[in-house]
Amino acid sequence: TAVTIRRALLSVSDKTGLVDLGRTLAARDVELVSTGGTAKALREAGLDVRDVSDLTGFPEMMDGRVKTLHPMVHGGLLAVRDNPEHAAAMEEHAIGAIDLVVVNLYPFEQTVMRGAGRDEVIENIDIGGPSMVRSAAKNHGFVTIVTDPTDYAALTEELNSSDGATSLDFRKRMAAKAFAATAAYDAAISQWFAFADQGEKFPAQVSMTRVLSGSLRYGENPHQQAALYLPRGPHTPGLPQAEQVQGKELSYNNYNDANAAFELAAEFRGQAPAVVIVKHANPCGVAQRGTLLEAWEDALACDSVSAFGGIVATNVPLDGPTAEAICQIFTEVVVAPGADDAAKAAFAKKKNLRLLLTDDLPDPRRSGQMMSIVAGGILVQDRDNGAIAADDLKVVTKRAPTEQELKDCLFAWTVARHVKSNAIVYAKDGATAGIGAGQMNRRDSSRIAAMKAAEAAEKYGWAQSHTVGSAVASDAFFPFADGLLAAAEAGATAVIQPGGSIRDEEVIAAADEAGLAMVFTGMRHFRH
Ligand code: 93A
Repeated sequence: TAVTIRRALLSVSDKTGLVDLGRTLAARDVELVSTGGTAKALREAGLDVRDVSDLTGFPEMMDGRVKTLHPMVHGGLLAVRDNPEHAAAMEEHAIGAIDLVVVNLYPFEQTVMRGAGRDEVIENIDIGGPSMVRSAAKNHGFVTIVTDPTDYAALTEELNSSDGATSLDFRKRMAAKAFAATAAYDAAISQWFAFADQGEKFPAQVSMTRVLSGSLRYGENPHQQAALYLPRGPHTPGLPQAEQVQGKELSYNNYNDANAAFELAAEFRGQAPAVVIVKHANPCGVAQRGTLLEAWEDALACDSVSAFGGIVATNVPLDGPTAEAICQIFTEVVVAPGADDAAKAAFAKKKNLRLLLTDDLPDPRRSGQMMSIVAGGILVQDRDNGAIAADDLKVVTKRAPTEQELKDCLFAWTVARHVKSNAIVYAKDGATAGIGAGQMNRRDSSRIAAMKAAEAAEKYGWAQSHTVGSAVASDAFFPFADGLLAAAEAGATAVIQPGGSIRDEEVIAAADEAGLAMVFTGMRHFRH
């Protein structure tokens, strides 16, 4: 099953590693046949190359659309060498066998991605390339196909180890890769036609083909298998791209929780130091302060019970004192844009703690899509990247919020969009005072948040709960006055919520009666 390579056809758009490979082949007396640009690159390196036009007896024509689409090429690729009829046909038409095909295709996806016009996109649909790839891969019993420059080294090794031949096993592996490449290529083209070209943004298929590191240890629970996939195409800075400085491998839940913390920390990108603590994908304390250490202390104080075993994210690089303080409690993961030497040294004492450095934080307002699975289907939606500015707020109560209340409202609102619905967040002076998450009614979230705040006050010996004089944010409108009244009872003086309930009037009247200042955002941030 070993096939000695005597003639190779090289036709590549990505010319990475081409010359080295050409030299390797030439050194083994392999005849090189190439298309225009590829032949030129090989010749410039001093290699002997035969033009494919010489082989076909036709010039490359029609802007290169027809170069290799010819029986002299495809006959040489597809002939079953030990089939007498095929051999006779080769003989009759003077078709020479081609033993090796090295092809990579016109950069279709890259052309789309850089926003090229329609004509240029169409011109970058490779026809001859995939045809050769498929011919060679089909006939892998005799022909070797290589479609990825990162496989040139393996090819060289294969030739070196078997005196210029390839094994069936190698050819099979490469053929499988080749069909995967043409399948992905055609999928990209079909998606572009069906959607991008129609001005639609949702793709025909959700193609997540790159597995980062095989599988994760397990899923949400030990009896569930799990894996991490990366989307094809350019990457946004995120956890899979982060440098893991230390600690155990990230688990499925770690990824999920760390991502929640990281996305909320990104809201404070370029601002004063902020710390986010997350448990079970919900923030349980967020604070923004003059120093990171103060931010940590006040984020922790919000719900120090829940913070145990939590995930911590920061918006600025970690320093030694903050790292030392974080190490005082059991922490699963710490995510930060960076860490100084003192911080790294502090964490090094906690062997299991996973420290992830992301270098950068993503733009929280970037566009993109989210997926979730339902029985029998996949739901796809835009990321919730909607945002409101202070100017968009509509004061609906008799009393307008003070400047400080407005600041607290916006801080609470920023956190609330990262809390599972029904979300109620009390905030005061740049720190959360109480967070109520994931309840089936808003009043319960409101009460739970206030209860947590009261517990914190008791634990830390504060004169009063931090909800007193706070602003409260609700991720969706209050359908009844009860949730709002629960917040007033806890001492909140300002409210931020989307508005839009049929009972808005009743809710506004209750707010006025309680002396609250309330603003409507006109935008909802459900999160499930
Ligand atoms: O325009 S094509 O679809 N028609 C062809 O006959 C053909 N043959 C090879 N594109 C064709 N190719 C592609 O040309 C290859 O897949 C490769 O990507 C590229 C190499 O061209 P050059 O050697 O001129 O740089």
